[in-house]
Amino acid sequence: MTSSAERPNLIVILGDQLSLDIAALRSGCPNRDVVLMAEVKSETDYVPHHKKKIAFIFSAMRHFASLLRQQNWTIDYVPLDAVTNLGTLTAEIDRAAAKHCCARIICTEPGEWRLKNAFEKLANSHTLPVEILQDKRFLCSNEEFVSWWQGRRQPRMEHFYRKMRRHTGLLMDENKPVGGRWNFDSENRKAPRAGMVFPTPCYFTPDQTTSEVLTLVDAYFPNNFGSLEPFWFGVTHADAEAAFDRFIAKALPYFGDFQDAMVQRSSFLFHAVISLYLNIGLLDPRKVCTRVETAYRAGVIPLNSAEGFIRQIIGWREFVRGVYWQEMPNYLEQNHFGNTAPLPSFYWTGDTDMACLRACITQTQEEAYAHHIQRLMVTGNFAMLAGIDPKAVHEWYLAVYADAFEWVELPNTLGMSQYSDGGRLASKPYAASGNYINRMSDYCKNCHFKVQEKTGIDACPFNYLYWNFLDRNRVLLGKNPRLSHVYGTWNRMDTARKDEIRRDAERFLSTLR
Ligand code: FAD
Ligand code: DLZ
Repeated sequence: MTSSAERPNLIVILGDQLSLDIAALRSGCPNRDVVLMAEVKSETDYVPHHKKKIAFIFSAMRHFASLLRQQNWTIDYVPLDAVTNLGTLTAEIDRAAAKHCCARIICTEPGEWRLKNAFEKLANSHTLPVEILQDKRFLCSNEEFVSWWQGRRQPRMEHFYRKMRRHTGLLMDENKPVGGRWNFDSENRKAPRAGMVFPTPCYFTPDQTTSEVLTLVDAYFPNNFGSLEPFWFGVTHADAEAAFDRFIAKALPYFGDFQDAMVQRSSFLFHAVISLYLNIGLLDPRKVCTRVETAYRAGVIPLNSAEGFIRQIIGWREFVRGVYWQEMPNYLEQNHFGNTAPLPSFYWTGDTDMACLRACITQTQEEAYAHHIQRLMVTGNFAMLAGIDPKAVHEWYLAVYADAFEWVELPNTLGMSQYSDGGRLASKPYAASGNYINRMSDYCKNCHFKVQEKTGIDACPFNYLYWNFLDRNRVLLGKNPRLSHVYGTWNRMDTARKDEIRRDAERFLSTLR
């Protein structure tokens, strides 16, 4: 009988774990162990993912498998259309472990509670030892986050961010923040100028592997949301690095100033379009921050751009991950406002007269991308004002964006955009009327509705839905000091005006039902 020291280990690599230094790979040995990668229905079907998202993940998985083969790893790769495909990761792990006579199974913790739970069950029931290793690709471990979070009455991102600046030393001069301030957010709210030219992200032409994946996705997911082509995402580490280089050269200098702007003629403005690469392991969060700091110190980009970018990565990205693992699985059930309305069908078609929603949803269909303010202040804001069930909203975001994995999507959606956690993540709901959208975008210019009108059949629905939302949720929000000013304005409105708002909101919401 072969001793377990001679038998291979089974190293499991998931579709969002495509990093050469992922813990499971680092613990293995190329000439001894077998790497399992599997395209399975259980992962493609837990929400109806955008076609581009599935193609992106499959193509990146196949390219990563080739890279590992070049590095002498033995790969057991299961394509979706293999007749023997068992359909779930755990079934494929069982099969591969038996086939290769493995000594133990080694995974890196998955980024979703659902799958982590399934892996833990596997570990408890399997005849072989199963190791689930920490995902070290993040700058703050779950343990560090929990010890920071616990004991704080109101843990806020800004405090966490300062801790992370000190911890990483990024943009620090000794113990002080570079430029004398931690946060330059107030300089990130400029409206775009007419005629402004926006760079495009790096567009990549599909190679043979990607073309095969596109044919597969087209055949297997014909009714999923979104356009499969043109498909231009990068699918290798080299592609992702090239995309990031382009961002630093072309967009980052202006990133800070126009971070919150929205325009119809550009889906990307000066955004990085790298979340999809970071989230599956094609880019490393530490390295991108170091490169941005270097560009700032070399005088290539202004401080508000460098600080704004680094805050998103070491602040928001790490913070929402910490909240996710701290609060799951209960977080998924949070519904502070008790919202129950179904998601309007136009979220899947873009077929609405509201120009802002139409633009953001159509762009999402085409690109599997929308930037933060489009997600937060247009589609998210509308869903919250309209009283949509937050779980339905969450499932939509998880499905339609190429960068959507539950650890990052859920806190952003449920916490930040829907305030369904009652303020664990945000200090007040991100609710806004049409005025905000008009100030930050050019959507309102060609809209069927009139943003200046507050009530009536032609008025922008965001206007009366905003006040109706505050009115409807007064018991839950009325004592929030950050809302005292707006409730003061509502209180001063005469009764006839308030009734008009309530009537318009009811009329409009009934058309959604
Ligand atoms: P940029 O605007 O150029 O920012 C640079 C990077 O900072 C991003 O690539 C991203 O890694 C990070 N970042 C910025 N904001 C956040 C944030 N709030 N949380 C975490 N990281 C952030 N981001 C995801 O990666 N996956 C999601 O599924 C996701 N769902 C979201 C859902 C809602 C309702 C909202 C409001 C935001 C969501 N975000 C999500 C955050 C943010 O919208 C995206 O990270 C960003 O739009 C990605 O585009 P970009 O790479 O051009 O980012
Ligand atoms: C999102 C996704 C999809 C669509 N397909 C696969 C797959 O076939 N195989 C796989 O290993 N991973 C896939 N993924 C990513 C997983 O869903 C992801 O690893 C978990 O959601 C944890 O973040």
